[in-house]
Amino acid sequence: MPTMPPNVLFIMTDQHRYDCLGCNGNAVIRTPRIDALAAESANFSLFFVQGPVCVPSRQTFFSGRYPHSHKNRVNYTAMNADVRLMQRYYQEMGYRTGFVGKLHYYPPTRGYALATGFDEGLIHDAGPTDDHSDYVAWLRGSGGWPVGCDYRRCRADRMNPHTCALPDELHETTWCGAKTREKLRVMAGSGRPFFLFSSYWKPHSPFEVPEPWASMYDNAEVRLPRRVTEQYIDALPAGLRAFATRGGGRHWEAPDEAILWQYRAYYGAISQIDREVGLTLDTLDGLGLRDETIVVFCSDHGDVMHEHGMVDKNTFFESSIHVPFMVRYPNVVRSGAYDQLTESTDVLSTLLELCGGGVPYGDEGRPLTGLIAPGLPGGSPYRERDCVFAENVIPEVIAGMDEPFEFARGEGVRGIRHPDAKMARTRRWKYNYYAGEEELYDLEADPDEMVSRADDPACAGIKRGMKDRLLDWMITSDESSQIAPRWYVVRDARGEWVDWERRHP
Ligand SMILES: [Ca+2]
Repeated sequence: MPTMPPNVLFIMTDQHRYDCLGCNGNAVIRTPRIDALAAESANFSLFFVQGPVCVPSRQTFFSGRYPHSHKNRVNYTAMNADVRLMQRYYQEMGYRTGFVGKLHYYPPTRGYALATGFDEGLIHDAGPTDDHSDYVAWLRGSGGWPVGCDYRRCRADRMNPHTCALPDELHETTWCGAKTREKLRVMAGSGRPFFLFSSYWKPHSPFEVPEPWASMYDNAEVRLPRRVTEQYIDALPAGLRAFATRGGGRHWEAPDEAILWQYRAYYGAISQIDREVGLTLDTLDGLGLRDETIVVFCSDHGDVMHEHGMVDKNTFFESSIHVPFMVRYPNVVRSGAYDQLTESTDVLSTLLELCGGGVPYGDEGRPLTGLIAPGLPGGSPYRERDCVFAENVIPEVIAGMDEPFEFARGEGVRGIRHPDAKMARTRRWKYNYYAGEEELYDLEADPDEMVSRADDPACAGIKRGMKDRLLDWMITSDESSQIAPRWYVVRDARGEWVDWERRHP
């Protein structure tokens, strides 16, 4: 065992579904470097995020708390300043903490990011936050791209209609990889353990991808998702129906050719990330830090990619909530395939324990330490889950990105109470609760989740059991933060009466 705590290199992609890696069974996509990483890692095949959209999911990864507990439930609203994030724990453990790429905090500034516990970082959240993007500033200063020109612009003269007009060397994925490696070299030389969050904006839509990645899958055989009808869309719960038809879209009628090219561009974007991850792992090796560094690879949520006649995420379908998750820590974490049901709430406590820290008070996950590193001193015994949970708030989607997202108490957004959507998923069953509406899917008989059994009398007992699981979860998941700080008040070092949870050293 190393004497200094291990470093952490936490790599996250955005909107990257589980089945789009070679190591996770996709025979078309080429991801040799991530596949090799997976072979050296504990690679989880049933890992689920707790919110199928950026901010709720990312804050769950980083706080160990469910979205209804950390309360960062909507994109583009102010961060809940009460929530402590992973970087803060590492900073307090004496780590040098840094980030490169997408955080999706609001306000989306580097200054705010530093206030959450990062010592340094380069931000690239994109979209409406371009003015704060270190990548965009770098691109403007590179001389290789006209100022004010859309860096997501495509070239129409190529076979792949999603071919990015930017060359590979100026692309945001390349930038994120290169800046990660720069940070890695600087942080490795500081004589302290480091925590570095390397966060790729891709393969998130829009699907523009630079050459040579745009041409990589030109002739690849890609399986088309199953077609659905308007009747199928009409029978969905109101929130899902609003999502499927937002902005007047009829995505279930998209031509095969358009769907196939989106898949090819999505695959190309992932292969481009694979190169950057490989180069970054090479840098780690070159610095002699392979054995002293925990490497995590995961994504914040998936992409339905035209399944169920929909695009993007925001749903409880597997393609939205099932993501890659792997952890490499040579000689400590046992590599191999793990098929336990696991959640992103489990990540914070697992990483802290692997680094010699404890499980934070108020953490709602279950550390995986006892599973992947049995016998590690200070590691919690593993308690296997038989159910995972997720929840969803998507007012901006229901409102068609038409601000403000008016919320009426008891009525939701524009009459849709999607804010209350919850999911419970066991190995076999998935139960989704919307206010007044339900779905129940038999994942064994119907892995594509096409036929809800919620109204099937033969499934009434199953449905009741799944509903009970949701109720138990809602009652117990945040019991520690509801109860203990209220009855356990202490004097801190400054003599002030404070909640135990908020005490100062
Ligand atoms: Ca995201």
